[in-house]
Parts: sequence; C-alpha cells; structure tokens
Amino acid sequence: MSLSDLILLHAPSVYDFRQKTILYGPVSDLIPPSPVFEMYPIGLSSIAEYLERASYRVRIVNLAVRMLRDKNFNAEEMIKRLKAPVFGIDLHWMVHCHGAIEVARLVKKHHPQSKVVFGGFSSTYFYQELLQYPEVDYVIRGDSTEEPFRQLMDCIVKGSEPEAVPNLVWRDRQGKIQENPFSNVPSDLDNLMVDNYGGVIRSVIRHRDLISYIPFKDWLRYPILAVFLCRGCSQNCVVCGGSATTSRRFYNREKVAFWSPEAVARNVKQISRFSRGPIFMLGDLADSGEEYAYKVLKLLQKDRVKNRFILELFNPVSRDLLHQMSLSCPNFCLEISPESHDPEVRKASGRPYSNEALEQMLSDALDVGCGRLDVFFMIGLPKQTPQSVMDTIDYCDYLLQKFKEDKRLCLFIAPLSPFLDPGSLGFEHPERYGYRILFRTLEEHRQALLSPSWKYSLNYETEWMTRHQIADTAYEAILRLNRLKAKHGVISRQMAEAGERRIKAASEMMRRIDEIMAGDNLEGELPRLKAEVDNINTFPVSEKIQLELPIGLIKLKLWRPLWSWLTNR
Ligand code: B12
Ligand code: SF4
Repeated sequence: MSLSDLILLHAPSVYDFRQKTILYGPVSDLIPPSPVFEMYPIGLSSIAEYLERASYRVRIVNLAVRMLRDKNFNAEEMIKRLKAPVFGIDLHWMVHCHGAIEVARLVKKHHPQSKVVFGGFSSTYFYQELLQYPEVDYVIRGDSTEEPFRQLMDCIVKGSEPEAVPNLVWRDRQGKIQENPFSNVPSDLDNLMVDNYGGVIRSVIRHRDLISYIPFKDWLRYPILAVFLCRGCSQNCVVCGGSATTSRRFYNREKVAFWSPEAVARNVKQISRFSRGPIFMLGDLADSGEEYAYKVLKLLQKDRVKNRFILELFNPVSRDLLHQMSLSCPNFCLEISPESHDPEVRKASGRPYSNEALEQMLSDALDVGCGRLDVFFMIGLPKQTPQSVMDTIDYCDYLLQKFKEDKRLCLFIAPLSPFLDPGSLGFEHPERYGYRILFRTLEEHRQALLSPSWKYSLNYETEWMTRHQIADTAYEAILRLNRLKAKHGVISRQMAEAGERRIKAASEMMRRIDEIMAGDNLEGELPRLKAEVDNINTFPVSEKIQLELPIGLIKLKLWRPLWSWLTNR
C-alpha cells in the first residue's frame, strides 16, 4: 500500500542539467534559488494542506533540490520508488517547461496506471498544447486550484468521470479533450492556507524526508518563508505574466482577492512559532488601500513576533505608512522596483511614478528606521537602450551620493530573463510595446532552454536592443554597479572582487560560446567547455549574499509544530 494519495513533484528547469553544458548567466541573481530554479510554487504546500484537511495524504518531493544537493542522486530511481495513484507536477513558471515534461515522462514510464496532473500559470496558459503530450492526463487551470484538485481526487478515487470538476481540462475515455467551465476563482481566501506550513511539517515528519520539502538549496542555512497577502495583482507591468490584465484574460480573475488582515497575522504567528528566519510578505500592503495596510500592521504590532520582515511596495507610499511599518516590523526590509531611472521607460513598462516620488519615499523610509532598502532595476524594457541602462547606473551613483553612502540602501540590476512571461502585455501585444517574440509555443520554449548560453534562451528582443545587446549590456551594467558599490563603500572589497571575477569569467565564456556556435563543430567543441562552464555557474553570487538578512544561530524550531500536532491528535 502506498503512503501517499498524491505526490507533488517539482522538476528542475532543464531535467538533465547535470549532463548538459549550459552557461546560465544572471537569470536568478536576485532571488534565493539558483538558475536551476529549484524553488517550487508555494501553492504546492497550499494544495497539500487543503487536501490533507480533506483526509488525503499528500507528499511533496522537490526533485530539483535533491538533484542540486547531491550529484549522485538518481531522480529516475526515486520516481520509480515513489508510489501513488496521482502525481501532480507544477508547470507554474515557464522556466520549468523542459524539466516538468521530462519528469512527467518518467512518471508514466514507471507508473503507467497513475494519473498525471499539471497546474500553475504556464500550464493554464498552455493547457491545450500540454494535453497534446500523452503523459499529461489533466490540467487544472487558474491561480487557485485547491478545491478543484480535491474534487478531482474524489473522482479518481471513485473512478468516476470528472465532468463536474471546475477549471479542469482532461481527456475522456474516448480520448477527446474536455474543457470544464473555468469557474473556481475564489474571492474569499481565508479557507486557504489555514495551517499552511504546519501541514507541510507534519508531512515531512510522516515521510521522514526533510530534504524533499526544502524550497531551495540553501534554505536550511537561510530559512526565509513567505506570507501571502493576495491572489492576483492590481498592477499592469508590461513584462509580467501575473498582471491585472493577464489575470483577467488567462486566469479568469476579475479582481484581486486579499486574505483578511486577521488571516495574514495568523499566518505570520504560525511561522514565528517554528522559524526565526525572515518573513517575506508577498504583495503590496498598500495595494488594497491604506486602511487594509494599517489593519495588518496594527495586528502585527500587537503580536510582536521577532522575525525580520521583508515588505514590498509597487508604488511609493506616505511617510506615515512607512512609520507604521517600522513600529510593527522593527528593522524591516523594504523592496521597490522602479525598473529604470528614466520615468519614460518606467511609464512604458507600466509603473508611472516620478523620480521625485521615489526619492521622497527612499528618504522617508531611511528616516523612519527601515533596516534595509532594496531597489531593483531591470534590463530589457520598452524604450530602453544600452545607453539608458548605463544612465541607470549613473543614477545609482547619484542615489548613493544623495543618501550619503547609507549602507542600508541596496541597489540591484538584472536582465529580464530568460523569458518575457507568456500572457504578459508585452508577449501578447509585442508591436504595441516594441517587443519581438522569438518563441511562441511550449515546445519552442523547451528547446530554447537547452541552448548553450542564456543569451539564446531569451524569448524576446526589443526594438531598442537585440539579444546580444541585452546580454552584453547586462554584464556591463552589473559590473559597473558592482564597482560603484565598492567605490561608495557599501560592499566590501572582497565581495566586489568576487562579483567582478564572476561577471568577467561569464562574459568571456559567453563570447567563446558565441564563437563555437558560429563555427560548424558545436557538438564536438561544446562538451569540452563543460567543466569550466559548470565552475562559472557555481561562483558565489555576491548580489544574493547582499540580499540575505542576518539571522541568529537557531533558525528553526521544528519540534514545536511536532509537539502541538502530537498533543492535538
Ligand atoms: C511570489 C512570487 C515569486 C516568489 C516565489 C514564491 C513561491 N515559492 O511560490 C519568488 C520571488 C521567489 C519568485 C521567483 C520567480 N518568479 Co515569481 N512570482 C511571484 C508572484 C508575485 C506571486 C505568486 C503567488 O502569489 N502565488 C500564490 C500562491 C499561493 O499560489 P501559486 O504558488 O501560484 O500556486 C497556485 C496555482 O498557481 C496552482 N499551481 C501551482 N503549482 C501547481 C501544480 C499543480 C499540479 C496544480 C494542479 C496547480 C498548481 O495552484 C496553486 C494553489 O492554488 C507572481 C505574480 C503574480 N501576480 O501572481 C510572480 C510570477 C509567478 N513569477 C514569475 C517568474 C518569471 C519568476 C522567476 C522565473 C523570475 C526569475 N527569472 O528569477 C522566478 C522563479 C523561481 C523558481 N522557481 O526557482 C512570473 C511567472 C510567469 C510565467 N508564466 O513563467 C510571475 C507570474 C510574474 C513575475 N514575472 O514575477 N516569484
Ligand atoms: S510585476 Fe507588476 S503586475 Fe506583476 S505581480 Fe509585480 S506588481 Fe503585479
């Protein structure tokens, strides 16, 4: 008998990344996971928790993390050993389109009787193409699949046809594809993620397998956790596959749905019981109006949890709200993404605020006691030329001078990579925003991920920059910003040197790969570079280190949820 009714698998970006020669580039420099994109959607733990409440036994296996942590780990062997009537595979982020399909093939090879379910944003966008792969039995569409998944599990257990399961696309007994109504788009979220991480921890204990659950390779050293404020987004950033317009058109979500302030505070408290790591509040507190923001913050002020908070803002906010943030979340870290120094480029990308408003907010945040202020710029935007990107670096110089080299002000720049999100305004209306889309189908994206260098995985160019220019400009901008930070003393000389070594080695390797690709012996010459490319891919990323918040020695207290589980049985 199998221990699980459902096993949720997370694949690496490229399934056999350990065998391939691929120069990843700065595609994931500003997020905790590596370019293998080993992080699974947090929605997997939400699905697991919801189905466990409905008495299904759910297990999560992050194959990508296991493959990254142990070069001898045999993913196929593990898939063969796992037993369950249903396997769920996330194809949420497009960057997993290679790995996710390969993992599905292995599941079907070893468990032909088991059903394979796909879900996530990219699955929702590409559901028709996905069902052309014989290894995919079902796709559940949408940003909220907990209840449809429960209903599908009921049908599979009973052996009945799932014609009433909302959001489901499936093949009937005649092999005909059926599209059920896309009607499950909840506006009340408080029944979701009720005991989110508690459910995961119990499942870890049941399967005695912590490693399969960790969200990214270094998580045990840096156990950052997320609390969500909402599903959907009110903003319309041109490059984003989760924007208001994209959500309306592809995920059927007319309006953003927010968790109640009480549910947000409850989730925070739950995390603080077993983790001292930072809590990332995902979504903009001010997005649902300042009243909502104050309600959440006042509850947090009352609870006084000790974890440090990372809060994000889509637009500049008032000094009063920032002050409340510092009362409720002392030493908080604030993140904002103006994308460009040039308000014209920013506006064309869907963020129409001025530099005056931005700088006023940076000044207020530092004044009220923000512990760190992360400001993100991006490369690959409408109206942005290589010169404009260099001007952004000059603007960073200006900001560091203006704020007197305050070490709390952390500036970052990265290319939009590897993909312009399918479903985003830029992807759907490229001519309107000055994009040229190079790959449209799922299969084209899968093949693109196997390119020897990240430059050739990019699925877009702009009217203002070719792929070559985007890649060259990205390396130059990252290098210049790194030097600038060293000049202003906001990062150490060692960190700056490590950053410089990495970028120079990577851009030199990109040039060598270009030469090989221009020749006629790619198959013969590329494998010879493997050891060097792998070495460059694993250089420490100084930007990732800068983004980490310092935490104490004891980070996790996993015995607490175990104890409360045992005593509540
Ligand atoms: C939070 C967030 C992150 C967090 C990740 C948190 C996490 N572990 O989930 C961080 C900052 C780390 C992140 C990173 C990235 N992100 Co992001 N992220 C978001 C954001 C802002 C919110 C997502 C969210 O709220 N989810 C809510 C949770 C609870 O639900 P969920 O995880 O989506 O899961 C539900 C459904 O999607 C579905 N589902 C998911 N998996 C599965 C599997 C099965 C089998 C089924 C049935 C259903 C299902 O059901 C779940 C439960 O209802 C969205 C934008 C938006 N407005 O949505 C972008 C977004 C999802 N990210 C995006 C991208 C591109 C990335 C990166 C690739 C960027 C990069 N190059 O670095 C990386 C990938 C990281 C990795 N995998 O290693 C794009 C994806 C577009 C696309 N189609 O590919 C989005 C849409 C917008 C954007 N550009 O930021 N991201
Ligand atoms: S990138 Fe813009 S549109 Fe996308 S989730 Fe963030 S704020 Fe919303």
